[in-house]
Amino acid sequence: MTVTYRLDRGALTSIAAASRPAVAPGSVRPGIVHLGLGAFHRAHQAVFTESAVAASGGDWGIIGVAPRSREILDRLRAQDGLYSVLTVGGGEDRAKAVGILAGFGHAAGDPYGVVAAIADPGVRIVSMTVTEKAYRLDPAGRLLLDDVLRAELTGEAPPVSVPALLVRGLLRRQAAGAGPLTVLCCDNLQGNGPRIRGLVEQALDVAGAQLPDGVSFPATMVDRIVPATSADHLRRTALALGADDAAPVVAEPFTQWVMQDDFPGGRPDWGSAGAIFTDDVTSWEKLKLRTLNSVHSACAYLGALAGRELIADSLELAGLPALLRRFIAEDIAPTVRPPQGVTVEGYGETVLERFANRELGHRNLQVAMDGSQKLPHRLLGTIADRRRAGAFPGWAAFVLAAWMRFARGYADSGAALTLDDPMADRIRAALAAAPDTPAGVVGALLALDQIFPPALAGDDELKRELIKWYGELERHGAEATVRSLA
Ligand code: CS2
Repeated sequence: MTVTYRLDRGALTSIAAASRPAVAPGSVRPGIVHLGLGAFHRAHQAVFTESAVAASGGDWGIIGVAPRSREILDRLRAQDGLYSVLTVGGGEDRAKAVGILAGFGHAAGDPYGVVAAIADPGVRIVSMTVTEKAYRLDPAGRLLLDDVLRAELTGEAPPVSVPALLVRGLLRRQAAGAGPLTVLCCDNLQGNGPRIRGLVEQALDVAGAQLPDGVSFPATMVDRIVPATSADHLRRTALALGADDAAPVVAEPFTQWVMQDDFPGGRPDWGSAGAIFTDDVTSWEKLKLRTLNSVHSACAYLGALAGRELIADSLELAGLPALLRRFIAEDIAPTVRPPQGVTVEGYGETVLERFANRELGHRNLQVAMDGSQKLPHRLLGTIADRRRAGAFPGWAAFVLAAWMRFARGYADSGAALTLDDPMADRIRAALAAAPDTPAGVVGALLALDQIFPPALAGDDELKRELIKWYGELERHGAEATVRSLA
């Protein structure tokens, strides 16, 4: 007879020792509030934190806050906060349960509960993985204020958004004398620490307040490929774990965390878990955003246009790896000063190997979403830097043209590609008002000033190249265009 356990505290004695969490669930008092309980946090910072506590102790349990949907909270609560990380690729599947979640919050349902958690003196770090769009910043770092956000910031409406949760939490903390706090942004934003400090200062200003003393905003670079969990991953987790888990996350073996060591209220011993502390986070961050993330986007847009489902499938398009290597060497490398001992080209090779991990089942459409928010951080800086240096980044322009072609909303086969982007309505409206020609589409999109800075929007040579590549992609399709460039 086979007995199927459901992952919860009671099941832990029945699963293999290697799959048990490194800390007993519920045994670590909370010290971190984390906004954004998605798969990435659970496969990255939560895992680092659990190993750090297992190695060196400390009250660093994590209160996981779900911004909108409460589905994940219900699943995790039913499992005593436990979930597992399924590591795939490079051999056998490995499942390991994680027990570091010490409580839950729900921003949409109980925002004041989240504010109270941030103001708790036991909490010394508020970390975040909420994706680019949740910060409501334009590419220049200005807060995009509307009436709803203004009301949230001034206290007239419940603080549901990320800027409002931070502002109300910080002010309540200050009033309670709860001690120093670190705000740790773990999203793929260029200069994430200073950018979030700028956001909090602007948002506090709207609330008529100033940044309290003892709050730090270290810069970080986070890296692990963590796709959406599929039905196949659920099945494989059950097999590898020996128990059913309704909330597993799937990840590649690689994981990396680089950050500035600026934690006035203390921090877990993340170094014992492999995190790197340095004052030069910028080099790592720029290397990762401009190489890994922009190459990811290139695979996603070109692959989606060519009708390929997975990132790993895109890499099998004839000529694409060669094209990406030239993009890295000729356009990206001259704009990045990599950390000591690393070359941009060498780093690029490891990225291409990681992307080829088919077991991840990472869908092109997942990486393709939110292009308006992602491209300024991962691609437009490369183009702007090369233009300033008097050079023309042809490969980067080709990738940008692929996003523009993707934004038209259909694949090369004519099948619909629904634009999943917070600016989707504005993008569609701009396209509807312009002639449906390469020049019309490129002109309409370049004019979106929440995406393109004036220097790029007014760059005639760039515009000409984009029109040329857009036309090629439209006429021949992504697959044939890539093949012809190789
Ligand atoms: C990806 C990232 O979805 C995306 O835009 O490029 O989520 C990527 O997988 C991570 O940054 C890897 O660390």
